[in-house]
Amino acid sequence: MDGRPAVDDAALGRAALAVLDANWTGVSTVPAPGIYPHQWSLDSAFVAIGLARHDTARAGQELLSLLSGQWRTGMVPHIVFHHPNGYFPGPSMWRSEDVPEAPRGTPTSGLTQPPLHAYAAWWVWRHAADRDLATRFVRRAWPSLVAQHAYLETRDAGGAGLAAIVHPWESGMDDSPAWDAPLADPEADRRGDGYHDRYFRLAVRCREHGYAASYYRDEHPFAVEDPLFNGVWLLSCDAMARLASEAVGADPAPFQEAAARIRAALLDRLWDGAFYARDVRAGRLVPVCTIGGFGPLLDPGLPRHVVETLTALLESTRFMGAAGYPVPSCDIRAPEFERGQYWRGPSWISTNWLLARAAAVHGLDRLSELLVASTLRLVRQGGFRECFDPFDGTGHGCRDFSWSAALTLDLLGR
Ligand code: 9WN
Repeated sequence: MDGRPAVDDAALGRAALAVLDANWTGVSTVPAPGIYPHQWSLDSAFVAIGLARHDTARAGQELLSLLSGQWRTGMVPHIVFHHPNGYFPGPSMWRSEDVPEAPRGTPTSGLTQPPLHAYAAWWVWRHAADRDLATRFVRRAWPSLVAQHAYLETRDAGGAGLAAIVHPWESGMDDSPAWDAPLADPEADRRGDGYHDRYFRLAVRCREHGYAASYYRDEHPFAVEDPLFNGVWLLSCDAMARLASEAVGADPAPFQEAAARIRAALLDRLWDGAFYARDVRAGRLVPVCTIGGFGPLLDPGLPRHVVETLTALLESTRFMGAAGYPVPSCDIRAPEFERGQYWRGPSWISTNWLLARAAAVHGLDRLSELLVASTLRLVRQGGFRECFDPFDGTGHGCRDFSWSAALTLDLLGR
């Protein structure tokens, strides 16, 4: 697979760009036609990363368009609805227009997603052919990114320096088994609620309490410190520090200090031989290893022995070692593993890309190359699907999925 001729790469790159062009609305990129017809936060960050080497202006616009939905609290919503229809739960469920801090005229969801945006902005700046254009974009985005990072501090439900997610949708890994225990609810069991009933009720609770940080901190039943969400936050703090000194002319120190605080808290709160999600309400770690547990590997300052333990786990038969098409989203040996169920087994291009970056950051070039090669093999064989069977590479979920195309483009251009 490494030795494929360049002509194959060129065709794959053209196909990826064609998907992104087809999913571009003129304002932003939808994650996939039909099924996800609005702008999703995490997806837009990946799209900007993929466009960084190809189209500085559009990469910047993708992020600015998302930031147009930012709330006055600094929260960057996980969905921005540029039109009213086509997805449930839509604007009539979130009712953002009833919240004084939400923007007028642009309905949004009331939740957030992993804060990859500062890192995406830095990636655009770093790879831009037109440095002046990229610098102008970064300066425009800067106040919103600063506000987003300040908002995340208000999400510290555990009081130890990590941001807690208040809904599985905030993780970007919706159905991960890491949320099973924190979602457990005898009342819902009695009613026979499935996952999605629980998700819906939990979102309604957020709405009924005005999406207020004080409610999340003190009362909301679902508060989880997720290693991927916080690993991404740390990565973006590093990116903010770089943008501050390289592009904006601001003081990088507050962001360097924030990164150090998150690193210490990740090790103190979530590390127990591997990284686990912490159920803040139950006061314990959720004992299942998922792809999210590799999030802290994105941190260039992670202690060496932790990097070694994590990469040994990643390369073991619990993750990459036994999967022909890695990296599975859940430990293959865990009882919760299901090869075809969203985030409970399949391999995803997004998490593969993050892991390839993480390996490169730690100088693990062989591992990084392996991840890149197996990711390109997935899309060459299965197309730009949403996710893939980790054993035979069969594509699952939607076709022409934007982040699969965008990150392929980035991998081809590296
Ligand atoms: C809910 C759009 C999003 C991704 C998430 C993925 C999935 C939505 C859903 O699709 O979530 O936000 O309907 O399941 O889990 O990572 O951002 O692609």
